Amino acid sequence: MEIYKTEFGSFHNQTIWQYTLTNDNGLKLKVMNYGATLTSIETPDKQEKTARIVIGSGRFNDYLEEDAYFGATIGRVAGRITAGKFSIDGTNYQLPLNDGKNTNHGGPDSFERLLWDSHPFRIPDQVGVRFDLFSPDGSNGFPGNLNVSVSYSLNQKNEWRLHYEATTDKPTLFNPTNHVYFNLSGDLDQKVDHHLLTLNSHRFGEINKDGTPTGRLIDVADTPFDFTQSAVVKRGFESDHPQNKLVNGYDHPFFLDKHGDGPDAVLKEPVSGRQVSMTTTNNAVVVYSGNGLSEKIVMDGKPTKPHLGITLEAQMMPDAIHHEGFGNIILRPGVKYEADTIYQFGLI
Ligand code: G6D
Repeated sequence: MEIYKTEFGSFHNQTIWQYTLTNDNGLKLKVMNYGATLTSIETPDKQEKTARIVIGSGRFNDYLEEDAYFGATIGRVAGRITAGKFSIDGTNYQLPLNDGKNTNHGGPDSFERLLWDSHPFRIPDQVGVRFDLFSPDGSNGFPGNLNVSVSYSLNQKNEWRLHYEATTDKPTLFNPTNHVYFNLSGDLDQKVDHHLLTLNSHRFGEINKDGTPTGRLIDVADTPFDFTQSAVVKRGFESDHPQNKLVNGYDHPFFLDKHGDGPDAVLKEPVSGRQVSMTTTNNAVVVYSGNGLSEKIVMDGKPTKPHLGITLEAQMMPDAIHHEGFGNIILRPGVKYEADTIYQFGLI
């Protein structure tokens, strides 16, 4: 297990640090203090050829120019908040609208655009970095002085573990995630069409044209959203299901069944033989198939394109503050928020 730190760039005259974490099985994970953002994961394929399996860049400035949240820590609230409005204990709040008539991913210049304090650590069989951020009361319209930390770690079981903690001095909303885009082929000329996805979920959240949840949970049976058995993601790109056609693929939350002790999600790529299993303490995973990527977004000198990557954004259901049964995302003083998401890499 190794961890080392290198200069990755400069932002507002401050150094951007990138940490490289490696284990003894050929896995390499890179993460930077700008946005507590994952910049790379490399794993071996079935021929033991190692390649990057996420959309990322070795050029810091690419992250200043893109707005696709590649590998970023998202917060205070992942996903859309309808009309940017919510109320807590009878007090109404209005957030800045950065996505049409709604607020998305915590609002403009949120966690993903901020410099986090970084603290590398090494414990038996694990190396990692804890990123800390102070989000002041009123930041992007959210109440409460919020102290957040997100710890990235890599271990010898080929697990990338994310641990989130937060405390607040006023009731606020908190629902973070990581916006990693996987492409397990290791070839960023290839789309994810033939990736196979399994989700431990019998219901997905219907969305409106603007991407906000309608509040209705739809049974996946007999739809292109049924991933209860492994299925190719391409079917959502060719489907005439209105929810697929709305977004040209997937951009949907899946309510996790949370029964049995298997992973909540498994993504496989048959040619390379790579797979990643995801387990989370959250009640949902948002699957976004990179529908909005285009050649205008260039990462590491390569233009992106629709369906070049697929996210598994573990989080509480989006817009939960407005929908009964979606889960509680109110964080109150005296309570420590904790959540964990584990991505374990291996071969099929
Ligand atoms: C689009 O609707 C999608 C979001 O789900 C995604 O997170 C973002 O692009 C990167 O807004």
